[in-house]
Amino acid sequence: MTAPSISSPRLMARLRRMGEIGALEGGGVCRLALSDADREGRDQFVAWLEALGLTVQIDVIGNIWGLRPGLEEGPPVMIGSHIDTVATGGLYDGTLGVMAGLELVEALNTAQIQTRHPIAVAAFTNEEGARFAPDMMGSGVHQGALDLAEMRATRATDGSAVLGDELDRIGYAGPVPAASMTPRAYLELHVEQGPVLEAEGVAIGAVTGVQGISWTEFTITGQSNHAGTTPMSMRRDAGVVAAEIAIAARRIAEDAGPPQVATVGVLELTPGLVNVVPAEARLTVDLRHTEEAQLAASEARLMAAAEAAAEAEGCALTARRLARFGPVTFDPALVDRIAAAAKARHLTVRRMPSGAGHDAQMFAPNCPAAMVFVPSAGGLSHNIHEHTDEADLVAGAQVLLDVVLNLAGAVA
Ligand code: HGY
Ligand code: MN
Ligand code: MN
Repeated sequence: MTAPSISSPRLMARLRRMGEIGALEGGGVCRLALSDADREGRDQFVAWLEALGLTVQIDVIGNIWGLRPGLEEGPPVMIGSHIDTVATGGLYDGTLGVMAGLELVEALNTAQIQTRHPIAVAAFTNEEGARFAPDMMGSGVHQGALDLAEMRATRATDGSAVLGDELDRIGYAGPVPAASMTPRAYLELHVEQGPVLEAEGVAIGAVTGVQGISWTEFTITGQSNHAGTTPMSMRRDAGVVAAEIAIAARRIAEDAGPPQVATVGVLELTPGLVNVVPAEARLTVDLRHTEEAQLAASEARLMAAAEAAAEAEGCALTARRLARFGPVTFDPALVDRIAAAAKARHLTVRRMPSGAGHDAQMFAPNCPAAMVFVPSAGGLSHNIHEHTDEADLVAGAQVLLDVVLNLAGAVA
């Protein structure tokens, strides 16, 4: 039996091809969930799965996976991630994990290696949650953590579309029921999207878990009025309330200290004119922490600050929860296997939590799940300049292959 090895040219060629789909002027990609670009990426993924001889399955929320049979029947060892991106996406967030899964299968096919257990390579719908919240939506439905009907009824955060309509429009509402398959194990290769591995000069992250995530949308309603004639005492300025909520979010992160983070990603004023006191403001706040109690405390402090600011300005406030996931711990034995596989390849490795959400966290309650990280240049992600060196991409894919072979049982 010849040892299978990751082909860098094949892996890079697929990553380059995906970089052409939804390509942005000046680099990066935009493949927002269920957009035409997402459909094009899905079509390409299905074509690759079929070319590798895998049986393609598509479930009711559009998750796609290809099955490579094992000598035995039963649940597969699943490798997955996502090919949808944020609007200013890089070439590797999510896409690396799916392309590495394809490359892993091609390496096994080339070496004519069969495995005891089946292997599945998956791309999950709407991991980003940027167009339709929450994030990790497809994997959440796949693993029974999110309700299909509720997700299909989700309206885009800009109000422009309904998820179910878009899923039907791109033709990816499949036949496989939700929550109908739990893998034997789940593994995901992903760029770190943070600065740690690069700063420490470490090649591989053996990811121990994912921090808790809380997304809230605030809508503040005041009164539009003339910027010049309206005395300050008579204003009900929705914009000022939004600004105070944004500052409160930053103060919460500063007072709590690391790993607490807080982000205002969306901030819209209506009518948004230079000489009109804003009648309405809409903003989103993303809070994250590794500890549930601290995350809950930060959420409570944010809500209190928002209510106080709105009341002081005579504005109405509504809050809508867009996403809420508690912290997740990955399977310690699987994390150990990742660390051991990296060391066996003489790669430096460190254990670390994930600051970003990932599809793997939806599998963790139901089967052994864990992740492999590779360094992000400058810690950049959700940015068109996202980059990871080829040698790091290949090293991560090789570690993934070694762990999957170990789990699936290589047979000559
Ligand atoms: O928001 C996240 O952490 C992920 O990129 N969906
Ligand atoms: Mn991702
Ligand atoms: Mn992302």
